[in-house]
Amino acid sequence: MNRRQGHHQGHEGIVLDSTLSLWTHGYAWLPDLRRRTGDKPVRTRLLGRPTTAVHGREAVRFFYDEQHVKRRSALPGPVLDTLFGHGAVHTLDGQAHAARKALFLSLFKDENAVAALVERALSEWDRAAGSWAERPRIELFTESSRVITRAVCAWAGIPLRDEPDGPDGPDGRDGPEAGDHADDEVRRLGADLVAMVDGFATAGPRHWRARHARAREEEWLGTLIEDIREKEQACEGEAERGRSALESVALHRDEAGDLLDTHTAAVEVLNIIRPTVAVAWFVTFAAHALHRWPHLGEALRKGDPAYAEAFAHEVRRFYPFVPFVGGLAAEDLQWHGTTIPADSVVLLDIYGNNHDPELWSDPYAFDPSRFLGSIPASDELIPQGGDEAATGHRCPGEDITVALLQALATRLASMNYLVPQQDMTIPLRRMPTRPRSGFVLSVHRPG
Ligand code: MYR
Repeated sequence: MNRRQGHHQGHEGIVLDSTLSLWTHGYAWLPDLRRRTGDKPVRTRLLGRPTTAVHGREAVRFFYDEQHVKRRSALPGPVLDTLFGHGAVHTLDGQAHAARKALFLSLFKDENAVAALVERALSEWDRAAGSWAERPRIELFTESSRVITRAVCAWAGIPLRDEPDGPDGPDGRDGPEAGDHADDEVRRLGADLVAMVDGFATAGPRHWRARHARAREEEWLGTLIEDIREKEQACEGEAERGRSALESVALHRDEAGDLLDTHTAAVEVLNIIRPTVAVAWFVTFAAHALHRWPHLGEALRKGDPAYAEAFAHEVRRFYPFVPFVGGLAAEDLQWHGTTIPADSVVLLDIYGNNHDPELWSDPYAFDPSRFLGSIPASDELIPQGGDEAATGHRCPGEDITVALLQALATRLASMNYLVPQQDMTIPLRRMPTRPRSGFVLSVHRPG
C-alpha cells in the first residue's frame, strides 16, 4: 500500500486486453479474473490501457486516497459522452473537485431537502398508483422512473417543457403541474435520463440512444441556466431568497470565483437528476426481492424505519448495479507486491466487494437483518463508492438513494398487486442490468 518511485514492471505486452471479455462477461468479468489470479490483484488491459483491479476494505482506502488515484482524464470518452458528461465533477481532483463537490453536498446532504424529495416522490407514487389500477398491467421500472423524474424535477425547480408550439404558452415551457403536456415531457425526460445510464457500457444502439439523450437534455438545460443567469442580473441588489437546485448550479462559482460555463452547468444539473432517477433500478430490484422472498414484504409493512433502511442497504449490496469504479494511478504505486505504474488504470471492484465472503457472511443470501443495529462502515458497504462523501469521492446522493428506496419499497410492499408470468431473470452479462421484463405487475383497484 506504500507509494514509491518505482519502475514500470512487465505490465505491457504480455497481458491481453480484456475489453471484449468485459462486454461479454459483464458483472462476472472482474470476479472471474480474480478467481483465476487467486488472492493477487488482477492485472489486465482495458481499452488498450494497463489496468489493475483491487478489492477489499484496505483497497477501498487505497483507491480513495487522492495521492494514489486521480480522476482527471481517467474516464473513457464513451462513458462521459453518455453517463457523466464532459467536465463533470467525476473528472475533477483536489481543490477543483472540493469546490464542485461542495455544491452537491449543499443540495444532497441537507436532511430537510432529502425529506422534501422523499415526500414529493411518495405523493407522485400515490398519484401514479391510482392510474396503475386503471390499467391491466404496468411495467414497474418505467413507471417508477417517471415517478422519480416528476418528483426530482419539482424538487430541483426544473420546469417541465410543454410541447413545442403547444397551446400553453409562447415560450414553449410550462410548470410541473401542466397536465398532459407535462406528462409527455416526463415520459421523454424520464426515458432520456434512463437511457444515459443504460447506454454507458455498450457500443450498440443503447450507446447511441444515450448520446442523443444527453445532447438533447444538455441543450435544454443550458437554455434554463442562461434564463436564470439573465434574471439574476436583472434582479441584482434584491434580497436573496432560497435557491432551487437548478438555480444553485446556475449561479455556482468555482474555486476561482467564476460561474461554470453553460455546458458544464447543464452537465451538473443532469448529475443531480439522472442518478436520482436511477433509483428506479433499485426499486425494480426491490420488487424482485419482495416477489422472491414474500416474508420481506410482511416485515416492511410493519413500518419499522430501521428495517426499511436495512432492506434498502441489502438491495444495494445484493443486486448488481455499479460494476466497478476507476481512476488513474497518480504515480508509481505498490499494492501487495504489485507495481501499479503511474497513469495506468486502477479499478475498484464494487460488485466483487458487495459479494466478498471476507466481508459478508453468506454473501449470496438476501438478508436485510445483516444491517440491523449497525451502520455499515465507509469501506465496507460501497455500492455507490467508498470513503466519505464530505471529503472524498463517495457519491453525495447516497442518503437520497437510501431514503427514496426505503420509502418506495415500503409503498410497494403495501400495494395490492399480482405478478403475472414473465421473464424476470437478471442477466449478469448486461451492464447495467435489471429484470428482463422490467418487472410487470397488475395493481388491484382499492376497495
Ligand atoms: C448515475 O447516473 O450516475 C448512476 C449510475 C452510476 C453507474 C456508475 C458506473 C461507473 C462506471 C465507471 C467506469 C470506469 C472505467 C474506467
